Amino acid sequence: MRQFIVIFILLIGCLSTTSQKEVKEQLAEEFLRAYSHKNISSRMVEVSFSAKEEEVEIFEGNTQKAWAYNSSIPGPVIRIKLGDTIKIKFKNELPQPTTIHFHGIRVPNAMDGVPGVTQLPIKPGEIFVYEFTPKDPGTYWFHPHIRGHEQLEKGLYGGIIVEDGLTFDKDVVVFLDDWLVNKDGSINENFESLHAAMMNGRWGNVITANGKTSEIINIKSGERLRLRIINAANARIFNLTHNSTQKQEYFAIDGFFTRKPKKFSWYDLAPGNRIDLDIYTNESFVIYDARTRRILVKINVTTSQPLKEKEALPIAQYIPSLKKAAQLEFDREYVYRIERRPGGPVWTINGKSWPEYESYIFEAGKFNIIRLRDQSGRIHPVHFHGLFFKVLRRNGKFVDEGSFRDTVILYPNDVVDVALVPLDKGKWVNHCHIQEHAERGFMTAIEVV
Ligand SMILES: [Cu+2]
Repeated sequence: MRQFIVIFILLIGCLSTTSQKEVKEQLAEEFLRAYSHKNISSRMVEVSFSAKEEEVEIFEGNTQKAWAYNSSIPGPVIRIKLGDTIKIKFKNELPQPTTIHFHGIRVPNAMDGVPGVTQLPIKPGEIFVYEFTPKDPGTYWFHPHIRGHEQLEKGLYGGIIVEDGLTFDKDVVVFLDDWLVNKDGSINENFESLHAAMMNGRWGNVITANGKTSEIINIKSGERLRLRIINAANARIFNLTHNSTQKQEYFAIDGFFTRKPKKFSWYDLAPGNRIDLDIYTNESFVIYDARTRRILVKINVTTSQPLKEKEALPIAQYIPSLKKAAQLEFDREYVYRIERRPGGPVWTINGKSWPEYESYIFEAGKFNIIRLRDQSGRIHPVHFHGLFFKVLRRNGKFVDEGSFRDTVILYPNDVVDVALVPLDKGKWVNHCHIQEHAERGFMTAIEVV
């Protein structure tokens, strides 16, 4: 009798592992269905730019010594079509080494811009050529991946728009940022502040949208405006909201289309995050940061006409619900803490502080759940390179956001489970996008084989 029971238990055990394996295979398949897009072009687009220390007007009436791509802050916005290859000849004219990371774009590993992982630092005076064919349409951006707490903060960022064939009357990119300036308007040079590193990063005292204290966009009644908002700040989370009495919608997060357009009433946009809004109105209104009540973008309607019924956006993005994964265990866990070390406190992930890290091997195409657990009481927008993920559970509760992401906010002591299926081989880092946290060790990597 006892033997029978043992065999029975073993059998049940086998069955449940097999079925779990099958479930994970199905989930991987569902997940990857979302990654298929139709190319609409196949050109080679060549651009060149440099990073340099220059006098730049960082906001109205305040010209300061800053760091800029091609002499402007924000830097260039490169527009290509899905299927195009982009070749960027980049020259470092800064007084220190740099690299460029193309945030959110699935690039070949060697083009990911992470020093010591995917490439050597580009030394002052050197040229490096980045070349890749983005696999997904959307709103992306780029920034240095060395000393981001100084290089990004001093103004180095730009955009890459991979067009998807949707047509709007207007298509505008808005970079949100903040500056910590001294009384004379110069950029505060205390980039190594221990307080910023151990709290929630460096938050500035002047908020900008496209290098102005607020951006004004003129449209006519009923003109359809695609507003691509990028949070390029080092650490500030923007609590986006608006005062339109009409329904406004968003339809892409972190570049990727949502399952269907969603009502835009409030969105916490963390450093690194992007949101694409579909603005349709015949009344002027403002988009503002709810925390500071600062106006970010004024939508100024210049004509007065009744609004026709809005046409549906032709998006049919498949985003799996991943309901079948609701009860699955996580495969890996990352625990985020502040730890004392000789030389000062550092951020650790599972006890290791970058450049130390636990190397995790993932098989390409396999479904994984990673648990992100904050034990520091701080905020962390966690960003994964080389893939999109979907939030599966927040503090134990299943969620279906209806979209993928490449960056997710952990509020103090949050436990967030994310589902991902790495596809592109190589070493991909993941880290806090608060630059001051990343600089003090908040980074690790996965290896996809
Ligand atoms: Cu962090």
